[in-house]
Amino acid sequence: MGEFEEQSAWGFETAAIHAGQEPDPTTGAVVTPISLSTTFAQDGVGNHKGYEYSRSGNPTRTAYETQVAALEGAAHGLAFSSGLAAEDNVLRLFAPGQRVLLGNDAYGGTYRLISKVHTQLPWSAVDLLDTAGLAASWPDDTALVWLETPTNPLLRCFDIEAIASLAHERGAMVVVDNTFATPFLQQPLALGADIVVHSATKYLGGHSDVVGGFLALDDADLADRLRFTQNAAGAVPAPFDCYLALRGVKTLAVRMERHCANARAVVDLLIGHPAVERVLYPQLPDHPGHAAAAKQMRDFGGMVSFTLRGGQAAALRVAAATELFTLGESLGAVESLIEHPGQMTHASAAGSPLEVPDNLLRLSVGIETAADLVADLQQALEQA
Ligand code: P1T
Repeated sequence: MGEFEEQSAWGFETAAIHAGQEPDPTTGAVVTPISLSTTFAQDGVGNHKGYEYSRSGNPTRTAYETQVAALEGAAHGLAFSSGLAAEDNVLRLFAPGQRVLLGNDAYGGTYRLISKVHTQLPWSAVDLLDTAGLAASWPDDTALVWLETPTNPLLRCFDIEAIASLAHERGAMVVVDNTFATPFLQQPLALGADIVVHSATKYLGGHSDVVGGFLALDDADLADRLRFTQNAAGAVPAPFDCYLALRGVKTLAVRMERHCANARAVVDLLIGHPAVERVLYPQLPDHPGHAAAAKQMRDFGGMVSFTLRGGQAAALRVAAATELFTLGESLGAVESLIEHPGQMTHASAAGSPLEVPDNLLRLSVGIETAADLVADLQQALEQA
């Protein structure tokens, strides 16, 4: 067991509000202070209170790292300046020639980081829905399986337990990007994943006002190696960013409940709408990976994607016609967003095995009044 043994006895909501967040011992302040100091006084060389220099460690960051690690049921948590910075730190663990198997639907920036930045690592796009096919075609040089579940933007869901057991049998590590589910809906480490990755910019922060990344894991040696790179490469979040993320996470559970409920209201409208070709939402019985989602998730999330019968032109018209759903990249915050993945978040995957359909729209369903969101989509779909 890791250092959060005590917190693991708490329920999720309690841990979100109390893990790492004891009242300040000197002042009694209930809210975690934003520690702006870049350096920390030492009584003698090497004799300090646990902090030396703010890149290596910062009290506000410690509180936030402790909080999110507790929610993921992890022994170790590491915060970064962006989701991609967190991912970059993981990829630096591997030696040239070690292969990455990437699920064939993922955030365009993750694909770009693996294929265009870490060019020393060979990679293949694989269909993680077909674990038998994966076992049969497994490349011998595989060192890492990287998956999102639900994926961005097609919301496919993969059986983390089955994939982790196959990967471990073949000597590979498993990284799960838990950005879309959040630890409230799904805890990948308990299902066998080695490392959980987050874009904290999304549901963890929850208010579209901070860019951040996070890694959660149990293995102490691996955590030491990642902490080394976190400090040595230096992609750490500012104390104010840590404060914003920590503040956001306190309300994660109640926000996620409303995101899921509102997503269901939106799905009910889209299903059967004459302009809509297909609705992608993990709760739907015919959705790719529905069974895995039903098994490993508490609920099905706040992201909904759909394709339009009228092709790309119809998709672009609908994206331009919503009023409450703001047209913009990103996701996971209180306000609803709509975007066209093909030309926006996944433009870097064009021409690759991760290319997305051009008649696809992605919704990040916020926590506004459900009826208002449904009415907005209804009027926008008249333009399809
Ligand atoms: O943007 P950043 O905090 O660096 O996180 C990258 C990232 C990682 N993983 C997933 C699943 C993501 O969705 C993202 C970022 N995604 C968007 C900006 C988007 O609109 O899809």
